[in-house]
This record gives sequence, structure tokens and C-alpha cells, in this order.
Amino acid sequence: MKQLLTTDPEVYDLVKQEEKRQRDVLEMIPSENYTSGAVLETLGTVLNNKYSEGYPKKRYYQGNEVADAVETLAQERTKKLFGVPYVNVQPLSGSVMNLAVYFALLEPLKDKIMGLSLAFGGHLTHGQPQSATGKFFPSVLYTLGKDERIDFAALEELAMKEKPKIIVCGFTAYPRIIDFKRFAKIADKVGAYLMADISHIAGLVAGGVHPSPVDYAHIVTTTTHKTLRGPRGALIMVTQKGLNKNPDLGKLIDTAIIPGLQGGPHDNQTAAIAVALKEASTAKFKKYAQQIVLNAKKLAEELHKYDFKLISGGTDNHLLLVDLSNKQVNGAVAALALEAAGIVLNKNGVPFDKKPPFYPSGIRFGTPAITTRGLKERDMVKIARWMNAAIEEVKGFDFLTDDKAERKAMFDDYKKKIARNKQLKEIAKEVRDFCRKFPIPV
Ligand code: DSN
Repeated sequence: MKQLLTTDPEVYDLVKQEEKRQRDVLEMIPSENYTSGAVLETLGTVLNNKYSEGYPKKRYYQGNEVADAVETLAQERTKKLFGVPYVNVQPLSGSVMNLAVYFALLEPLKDKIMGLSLAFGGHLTHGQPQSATGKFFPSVLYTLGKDERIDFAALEELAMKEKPKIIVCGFTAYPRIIDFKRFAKIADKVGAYLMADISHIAGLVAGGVHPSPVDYAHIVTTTTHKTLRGPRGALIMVTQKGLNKNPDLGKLIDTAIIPGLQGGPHDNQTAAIAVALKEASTAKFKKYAQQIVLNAKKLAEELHKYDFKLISGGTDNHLLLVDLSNKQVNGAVAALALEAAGIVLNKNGVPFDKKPPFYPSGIRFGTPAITTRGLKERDMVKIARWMNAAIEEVKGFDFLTDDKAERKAMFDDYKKKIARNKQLKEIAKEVRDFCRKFPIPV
């Protein structure tokens, strides 16, 4: 980054600070990962300079021969990796990706989306009222059963009553295998489209450690930067089942992206997606996907020993959701304490949470990024020990009041105590020394 250093030392310094942060901590936010150096290099190429509104061979501007080749390559690699007949590789992010599907298939203010409630592990863009998806389209949100898993009987009853035009499965905080076949049965029964948003598990699907939705869903959406380990970006795939239901599906989606929601695609991002897809089709990536799950399961097993309450009792995928109520600490305080100890994750609501979203009962974390660094099961033993030690330092740091101002004052006080805590600093040092053995790709 010599040129950046000369032109803008301030930004150079910020990038270096972030590089150091990513190197020195255990990055355990389950939707984050470290892309390869090849992917990062591709993002910084001259492909960034081009405008390519349209699709290959149907562009509005001249000079798109290379852009056409890049986009076609990304399309072909997606089709091969996931076994789908059609894909749009242009969505700039996950939110636009899902919105485009709804605009392609539903009539605004009329046709209903049915998705898992955010409070139970669904995503904002699955019809939450706060999101554009819930403002433009009526939505009905399903919840989980008492066992903290999908309750298919309740789901079917709700779908029969509400008659959604699209049912969304695929979640943001759900640690279990998704039974796409059962979702498809319900969607078919009510005549709805089934959309599987596999953003979190795309790498696990590609690596063969989670079942694929491709035989069951009409549409499969995914971001490209989570377990798939690519650049930020997204894909909308149409399955054969989707084309059988509606042969125009691909065209409708393309039109919803441009001119519907976006202008020019980001060709550097598309090229980097192509690189990531190549990487994801290797035997090495399969091993990586397997190790993600092995690590998550081992971490769950170790955390049980410290009496952590795992939602649904454990995990089948890359992600763990823990209810900290028995530790007398809320997720917001716990996430701060863990960060002070060098373990980066996020506070999260848990199913049937009684606490407010800003100070929820739980934390969410996962193994994709630490597995990229090369951590194995034995390392999970250490991580569980560090996590427990950090939480012990803040045991009892919870709120006994519903008064917002009092709560904020207590939180600020806990923050100060966490910042001063010597034990947390000690763990952070141990974590930093440990992390040095596992370089990150830059
Ligand atoms: N922020 C992503 C996640 O963490 O699941 C989804 O948008």
C-alpha cells in the first residue's frame, strides 16, 4: 500500500489499525470471515473503474468485453458449484438481493411474505416491519417452537391461514440444520414460492456439510462473504424447480436488479466473487467447511462444561447462540467483556427473550473466521476456557430496572469497570499471543 501511504497516511493508518485488530483477536462474529489474498487483490484492481449497466452482451455503455467475460465466469462458476440453471451475480448486498426477489415476484402492498421473526433468528429482510421488505409488502412472521427449533406444524397452520405468496427459510441466528424438504412441502401446499436465504451457510452447502436447498426451493439467495468466504456481495439463484413454476423467473429477477433497484454492477466485486467461487470448489474448501462444523460442535461441548445454556442444546452448523440468563449478565455487557478479552462476537436476542434488543439475553458467535486461520478442535478447549473466565468477571452485571435512563447509567458504569478489569486484560494478552500463531490472509 505504498501509494496509499504517500497519498493519505491517515487512511493508511486506519487500514493498518484494522489489520492489527483483525490479527490480534479471535474474530467470532458468525457472519464474518477472512477472504483470501487473491480475493482482496481482485477487489483492488482496475475493474473498479468500469460502468457496465445491463447484462453480458446487453450493456448500455461501450468497452464491456472484459466485464462481460468476468460476469459470465462468475455466473458459470455459481451454476456449477451450487447446481443451478440460472443466477444473477449483481446484487451489491444481501438486503438488495432479497428485496429484488420480492419486487420480482410480489405485488407491493398486496402479496404477503412469510419469514422467521428477527427476534427468533430471522433476518431484517425477511419481512420485518422495520425493513423496506416489511414496509412494501405485508408480512407474517413465524416463530420457533418451545424446543427452540422450527415448528413445522405451527408453520403449516399459519401458512394455510395467511396464504403468503413467498415463504422464506434460511436464517441469521439458527444453529440447526434446515429441513428444506419440509419447508417445500408447506410452500407447495399453499402455492407459495419458497426462497432459501443461505447467506450464513452457503460455504457449508458448497462444502457438502449442510443439505442444499436447490431441489426444494424456487429461489436461493446468498451473500458471498460469510462462510462462502468471498468479497461482500450477493447471488440470486433460480433453481430448476423455480423455472418449472415460472419460466420467466430469471428475467423477472434481472429486471428487478436493473433497472429496478441498482445501476451499474461492481465489476471488481463480481470478479472477486468468481475467485471465491473457484476457491470454494476445491477439496481444500470442503475440508475447511467440515472443520468449521467440527470446531463449532467442539466449542459447544466445551461450553456445556461451564454451564453455558446453548439455544436448542447445541449446534449443527457454524453458529452458537447462548442464553446468558443463568450467568446473571446480559448479552450487551458480555459482548463488551469478551471484546476486552480479545474475543469478538455480538450480543443477540434469544428465542422468547424478555429483555430489550439493545440489552438482550444472549450472545451469538461462530467458527468460520477462526477456522480460516487454522484453528482446530483442541483450540476450542482454550476458547471456551477464556470465554468462561471473561464472563465470570462480569457475573451479576445485569440490570434490575426497566427505567431506560437508569439502565444506561448502569451500562456506562459496567463499561468503565470492564475497561479497568485486569483479568480481562490478561486474557486479551494470552489471546493475542495465541493468535500470532495463526496468520490472517492479507
Ligand atoms: N449482519 C449479518 C449477520 O450477522 O447475520 C446479516 O445481515
